[in-house]
Amino acid sequence: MKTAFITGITGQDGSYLAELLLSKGYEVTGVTRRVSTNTLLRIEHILPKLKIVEGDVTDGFNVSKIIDDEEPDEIYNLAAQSHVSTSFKQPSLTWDVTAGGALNILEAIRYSQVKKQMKFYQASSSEMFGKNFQTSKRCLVISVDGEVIVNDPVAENLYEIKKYQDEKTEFMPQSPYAIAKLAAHHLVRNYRDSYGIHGSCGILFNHESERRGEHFVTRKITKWIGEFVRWHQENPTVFENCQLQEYENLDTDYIYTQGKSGPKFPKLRLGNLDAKRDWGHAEDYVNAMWLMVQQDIPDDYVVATGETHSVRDFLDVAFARVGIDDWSNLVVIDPEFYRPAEVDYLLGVPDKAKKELGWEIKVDFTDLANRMVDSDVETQKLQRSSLQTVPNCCAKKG
Ligand code: NDP
Ligand code: GDR
Repeated sequence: MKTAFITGITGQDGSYLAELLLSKGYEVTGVTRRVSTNTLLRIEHILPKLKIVEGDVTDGFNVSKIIDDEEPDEIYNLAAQSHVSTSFKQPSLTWDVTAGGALNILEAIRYSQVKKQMKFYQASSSEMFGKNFQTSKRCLVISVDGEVIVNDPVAENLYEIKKYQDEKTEFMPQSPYAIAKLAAHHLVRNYRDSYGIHGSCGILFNHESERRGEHFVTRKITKWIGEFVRWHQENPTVFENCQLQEYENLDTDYIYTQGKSGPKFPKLRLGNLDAKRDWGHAEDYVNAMWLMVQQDIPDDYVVATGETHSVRDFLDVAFARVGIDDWSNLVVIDPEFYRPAEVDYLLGVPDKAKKELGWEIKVDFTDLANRMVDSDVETQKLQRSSLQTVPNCCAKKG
């Protein structure tokens, strides 16, 4: 039986990866931090099948001991301070966990691999590309037999210009998080070259799910929609159906039902709606992680859908799922959610992963948004009976 060790098992990806490896017959060990709250919610349903050890990737001795004791066949390093916005507020912590943590694991592998060869996966990120992209130009006017019949470089409107990132795109990170990820990325390459470590980096573009952390933009939106739908259902005499014009906008922060003295609901507060991301579903992406580790020769791969959408597009699809076509009066732009430096555009070309790993996506952008909205609406419905809730969608973090 193969054995795997996962750091970050309590996170979104860790939970899906653990499920995948268990389904393939692996013995799975995960590291969890000792904290005062319950971080096991995402893996509660599989806990009896897992081995959980207490640890923290910033503690090199602890990491070495775990790896030395467990001697796993495969190690997946998913642990990180993964929130880009938080990395501007806590750069040093982000560096210690995200870069230092990876180094601690690589060092532990370096010394343990004299006893046993272990394969290593590092969770690299499309954020490492930051501001950078490449362009390709494709002629839109082609004859029936595939021949390009217009070849006038001045006639720009006859060409499709595509901006994209792939394994050859230069990195230009825009946040302390991305810089820490890039350091870890280069460390894996360096340990591969220097010590023959079987280490692969997945340069994964954004991937979300019903289990996505509540402060990432997609989940923040779908959770708000779930809470809003519930509030709407609790005021059935006021609203017969979800028509936007029936809401009163008496100030910029709340949606009212019957003037300022009546029920009110906090609007959804967001930052930059024009940022574009290549969004896929986490379940598809953990499969790519596993496929990389199974290769004879370690390498780095871009994992993405090949499509890009703005935050605004996500809002359109997510609100449409609950019958709202115009969300403009429900959302407030709050400068607090702008970042000191932004990544404006990400679109990954996963040709290498498709060709060499045989990897494909199963969930597209619309399915992803619909699944997330449905899940949050359902969760709120289940909680409705026991609710005395103040919606927490306006928490000043995100
Ligand atoms: P999450 O934020 O959901 O999970 C992060 C995990 O790291 C949690 O389990 C967390 O534990 C753990 N962790 C944080 N600090 C430490 C520490 N000091 N020691 C041990 N564990 C720690 O992230 P995702 O699941 O979304 O992402 C997984 C990885 O992939 C991350 O490294 C992320 O940066 C990277 N990535 C994610 C992408 C995405 O779109 N989701 C895209 C590209 C890369 P706890 O529960 O205790 O907080
Ligand atoms: P990102 O994801 O930074 O791409 O990192 P996030 O969902 O946080 O932001 C995506 C884009 O949405 C804009 N945005 C907001 N973001 C948040 N969180 N909250 C808001 O209110 C808001 N309003 C607009 C952001 O400015 C940004 O442009 C994710 C993480 O999972 C990383 O760990 C991972 O490496 C990358 O994806 C790939």
